Amino acid sequence: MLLLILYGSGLARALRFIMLDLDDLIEQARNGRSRAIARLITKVENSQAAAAKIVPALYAFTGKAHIIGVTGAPGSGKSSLVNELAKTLRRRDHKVAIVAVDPSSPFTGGALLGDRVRMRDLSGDKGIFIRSLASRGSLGGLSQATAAVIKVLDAAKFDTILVETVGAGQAEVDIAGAAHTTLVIEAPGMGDDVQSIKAGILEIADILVVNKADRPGAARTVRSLKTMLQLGQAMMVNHHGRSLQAPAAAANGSQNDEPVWQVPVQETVAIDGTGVEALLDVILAHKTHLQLTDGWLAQEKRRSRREIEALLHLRFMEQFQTAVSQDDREQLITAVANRETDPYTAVTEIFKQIKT
Ligand SMILES: Nc1nc2c(ncn2[C@@H]2O[C@H](COP(=O)(O)OP(=O)(O)OP(=O)(O)O)[C@@H](O)[C@H]2O)c(=O)[nH]1
Ligand SMILES: [Mg+2]
Repeated sequence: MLLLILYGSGLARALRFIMLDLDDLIEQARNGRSRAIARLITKVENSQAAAAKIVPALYAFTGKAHIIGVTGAPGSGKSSLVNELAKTLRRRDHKVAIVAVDPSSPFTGGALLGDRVRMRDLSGDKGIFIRSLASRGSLGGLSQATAAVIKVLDAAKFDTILVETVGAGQAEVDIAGAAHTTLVIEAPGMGDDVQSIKAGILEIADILVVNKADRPGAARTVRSLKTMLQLGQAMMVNHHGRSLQAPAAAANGSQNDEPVWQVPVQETVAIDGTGVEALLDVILAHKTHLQLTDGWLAQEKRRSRREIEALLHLRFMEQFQTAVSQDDREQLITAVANRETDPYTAVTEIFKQIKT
């Protein structure tokens, strides 16, 4: 009797859900069940061991989503723009997932809570899924977790995955590296001559966005960015002894006559949506460009290489820590520091211990 009551209750449904095995969970996620998607994400985010089981089980279903990285200076309007892009994509019938990554935040909350509040107008729509990820100490771990979360969303049939990261450090560059199309967001008045955009971050941009175009100085920021792009291009021309411009490459009879993507500078006002349709058109044009050239595969290969190397590193460190005790590791480090041995010999010793 009690069982019957339990069976019909929400508690029983919850219990049945908890008892689902991995394949069922993936099946449900692929059918768009938000709870299953959320649960898979929590698993891959929290445990490397869980990711090692889940990713192989769903990897065959991935590779279809268009992953868009959104990065740039704090407060430049990334979240507002992601919000607007998501709404515009929904109007065009794309299923959209948003992943907000904050490498500086040790736990979910703070700034990300603000993002959630702002993204409130998107909730309640089944075609939108929003998730925040925050650093738990290791930055490498965060890029790994982000990569695994993206795979879950890709397998769950989201057409477009928007990944927002704050700042301009290595973590952002790594996370942006997982994207097919990377947007770098700048805003007027954030420092003279757009110094807030670091050289490294400019290099990863497929599209530059000057948001807050309603603010004074927007035209100047656009001009500075265009100048920086031209300078960058001129340096490439000098460096390689030939132009990277598509027509010039074709005129030269260069072997590589595939069209080269010219990084555009787009203006937007994220608070009222001005320029967002046009930005989305450019984003989709970049996707088409990647598909028509071998850019899409090249990006997938870059990502795969990086992921294999990161996993090798993680796996090796695990083995190292299992094979060599904490005391022995400390002794080895002290011996190298005291010049009793050198780092090369130390590593040779470590390899011997791991092999046996
Ligand atoms: N005037 C104006 N304000 C904007 C625009 N876009 C965003 N803002 C405002 O700028 C502030 C920061 O916007 P966010 O979208 O949180 O910027 P963010 O880059 O995500 O910020 P962090 O995630 O904290 O780095 C908010 O108060 C927005 O309302 C815009 O186009 N024009
Ligand atoms: Mg934000």
